[in-house]
Amino acid sequence: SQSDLAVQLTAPNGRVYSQPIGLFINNEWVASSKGDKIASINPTDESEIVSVHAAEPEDIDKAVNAARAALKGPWRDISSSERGDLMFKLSQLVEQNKELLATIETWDNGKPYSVAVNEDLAEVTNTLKYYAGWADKIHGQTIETTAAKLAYTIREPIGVCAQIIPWNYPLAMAAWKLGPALATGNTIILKPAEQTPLSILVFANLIKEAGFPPGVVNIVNGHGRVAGAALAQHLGVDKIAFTGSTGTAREIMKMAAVNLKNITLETGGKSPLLVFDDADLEQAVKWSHLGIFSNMGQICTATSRILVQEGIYDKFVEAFKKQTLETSKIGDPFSDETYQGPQVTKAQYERVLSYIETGKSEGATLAMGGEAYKNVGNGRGFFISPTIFTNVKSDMRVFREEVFGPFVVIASFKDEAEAVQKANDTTYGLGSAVFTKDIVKAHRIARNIEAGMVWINSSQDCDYRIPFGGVKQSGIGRELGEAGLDAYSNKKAVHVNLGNWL
Ligand code: TXE
Repeated sequence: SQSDLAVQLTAPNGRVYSQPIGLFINNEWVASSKGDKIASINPTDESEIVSVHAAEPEDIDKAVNAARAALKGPWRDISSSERGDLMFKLSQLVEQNKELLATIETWDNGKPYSVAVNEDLAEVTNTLKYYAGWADKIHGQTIETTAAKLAYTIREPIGVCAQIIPWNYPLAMAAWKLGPALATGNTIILKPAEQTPLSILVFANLIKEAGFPPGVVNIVNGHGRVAGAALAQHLGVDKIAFTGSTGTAREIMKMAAVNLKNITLETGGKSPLLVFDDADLEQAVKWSHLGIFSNMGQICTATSRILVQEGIYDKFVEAFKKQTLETSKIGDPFSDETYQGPQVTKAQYERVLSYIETGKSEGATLAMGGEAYKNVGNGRGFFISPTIFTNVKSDMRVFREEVFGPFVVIASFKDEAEAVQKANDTTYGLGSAVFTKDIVKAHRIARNIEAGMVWINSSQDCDYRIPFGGVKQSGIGRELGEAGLDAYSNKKAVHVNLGNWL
């Protein structure tokens, strides 16, 4: 019954609320066909929060059928401004519920509450509002050819879109994907990461409350290899959008080949941050710190490889260590003092610890951290001391592989040519940053660096109006901004014969 599909919970900050635990299909909560569940773990103390239903392939079939019916039904003929109104209403409901949603995000994911409420939730409302504004401004074109012909284009939704998202920014990643897909008239099956589904399930209730017709947005929790793979292989799915690891992206691309699905992929990175000897050193240090240690280092664009010009290398390393000691306060994510909470899961925690061993055995210098941090609460939880390796060489694994934690490597370069060569010596191409006061050099490097995004004298700038995405093995396609609309619409060409009679 419906009452089995929600549980009354009390969050660590005392908030009492009703947590849905079912699958959200056709605006209804349903149980998974086999009744299998996945436990959501609080990464701060390793306690179980609640167990959530996990979709099986037959549940995915139901969700796809619902999305297909909505696409052909009420959603097809709704006016574009009405679509925008629903999205705007949804953004307002998120704004009204932001403390609750941020509470759940912090509980399930471990990110500091102040960040969740002020940054993640602002990102969700801004993204939905921005794309609500686009909904009635998506136009085709008329294109001149000859006097005997008229041609025009119609922008059409791609159709039924599956969206598979990760656990580092659960609600924000959902908004990045839902915004452009809804604005362009698609229907959706969104699969949260099985590690962090809780906030998105509460958000699902707001979708219904905003007035979206049944089947337009379906939200199904489940294991990647089961529910995710079923979506990627499904013949009833027209598009797959994914954010996660490069390895899983490769698997998804193969599965999506079954019906040549349209794909958008945002994957991993090992983004470089270059500091030249003419940079404002204090600024370079502060941004470098934020660029790797915010969100516990769990950011796809984290500037995890710092490259510093030889003349200022030692000075930079000293200042960077000092900044880290002073800023990276580890603690309970519900405390206002906390800068760094736990890693999201035991698997991620162990992954980071194992890269610490790799760095040591490869001969890099451990300049700070390098161990689990056990001084929070009950001594359990997935906390790791901010870790800095120096004297890192380009052929070391810790220079080349994404760690996805509070783990940074610092290497040196002689001149601009070597800086660019080292920056580009990677299979990835997501973010990149350069610190210099020489504006000509900064823009020259911006052109020469192989990355989807370049920050000049900052790191991690991100805005819903600006395209986001990678080159090389960091992904395919762009999200956010006007570019995000292209990822969710096709252009149909209509040719009209005005008198060229056969
Ligand atoms: O990612 P996965 P994981 C990187 C980061 C991290 C590593 C492993 O380096 O340490 O990936 O994390 C779903 N078919 N990033 O294992 O597997 C899964 O259920 C279909 C970078 O958690 O990529 C989840 O919803 N779907 C990153 C999503 O894919 C599948 C963010 C991401 O999981 C699937 C996260 C399958 N076979 C991790 N297997 C970023 N770019 O920000 C899994 N999934």
